[in-house]
Amino acid sequence: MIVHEQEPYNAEPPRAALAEHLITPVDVFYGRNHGTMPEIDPQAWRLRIGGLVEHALEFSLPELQQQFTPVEVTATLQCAGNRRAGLMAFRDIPGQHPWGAGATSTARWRGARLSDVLAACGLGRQVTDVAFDAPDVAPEADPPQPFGASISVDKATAPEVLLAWEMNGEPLPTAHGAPVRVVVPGYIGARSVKWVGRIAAQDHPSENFFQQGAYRVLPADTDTARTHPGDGVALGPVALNSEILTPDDGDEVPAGPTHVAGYAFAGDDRTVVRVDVTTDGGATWVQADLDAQPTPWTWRFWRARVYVPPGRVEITARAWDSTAAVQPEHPATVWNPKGYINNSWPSVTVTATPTAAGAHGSYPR
Ligand SMILES: Nc1nc2c(c(=O)[nH]1)N[C@H]1C(S)=C(S)[C@@H](COP(=O)(O)O)O[C@H]1N2
Ligand SMILES: [Mo]
Repeated sequence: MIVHEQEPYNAEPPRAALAEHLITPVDVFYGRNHGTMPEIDPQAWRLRIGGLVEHALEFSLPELQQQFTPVEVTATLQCAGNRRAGLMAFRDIPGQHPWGAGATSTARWRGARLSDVLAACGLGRQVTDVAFDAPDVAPEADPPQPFGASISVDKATAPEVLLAWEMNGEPLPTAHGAPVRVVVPGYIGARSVKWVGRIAAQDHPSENFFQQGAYRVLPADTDTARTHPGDGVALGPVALNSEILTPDDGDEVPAGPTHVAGYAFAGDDRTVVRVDVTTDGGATWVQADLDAQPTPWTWRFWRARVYVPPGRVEITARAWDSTAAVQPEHPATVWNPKGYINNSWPSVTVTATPTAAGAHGSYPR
């Protein structure tokens, strides 16, 4: 793992490890933490649900597991800071980790549908948002406070949103939120609250720092010394994005035909419909083959065979989604003070070494 910070633990897998599996093994699944991981006694843990509900309810883990039909959803989590390094290369972002291509991973999550649990409590008619609170205290929050988030009631009652206690067929590990985490497929990772202890039905979004003061996109010219809670655009559904996983940046490859592969992902109700790759700065593009998507909530792996001339070559990709949106070309378009949602065209630079075939003057396409 590439460790950005040991405490709190923040780490991402290298490109090669991510490329190996459509469903990411737990030991290479990225980890994103804002505070020290809490140690929760599963026996003592309770999930409390309250706010604008007919009956406030409380569940132990066995109660949650017995009273609701468990479902499995394969879903990609993607941190809003994924690919921030690309923004920082354009203009620095002090105080934030330079995440590469790997602040995203995919798992099979199993648990109760949040909608079933909310229905058991009886949602009030005024409810617009559902808020989640965890016990881990984040020193970076202003003021320091436990992690929290909220999502709209429409998303909270959608069938894909889970209170998960299993990941890839095993009990959820502590690092990923044991005993129970929220999984909000198609939304930025920050809404999938780990170690969830309390859920509140509300007529307003969460007041938590990570809903009101972070995970919001501010315009590039914002005076960050003068921002207020609620400024900027709150992040929810994941924007269309992609990365190149093979070859890795800096790899040496034989000149000639080269296999390029990566992931592409579009959140919520959008799907990736096309990926293109260029090795000549965008003059010509090769359309990639798209792998099947196990569920609408996962990334798509793609692969292409491109021609790489000898020398240093930049390989660039771009993805398209089902609304015909294409990724923006340059980080300058999307740069923002906190460095969220870098969905500009990904590229890697490789050195292509001449081969015997090429020594005779031409490289096979
Ligand atoms: N309680 C709690 N939940 C949290 C976080 C956190 O710091 N504390 N980080 C969030 C962020 S920003 C992301 S991207 C995902 C990361 O989940 P993972 O560590 O299982 O990959 O968890 C989210 N849930
Ligand atoms: Mo995140």
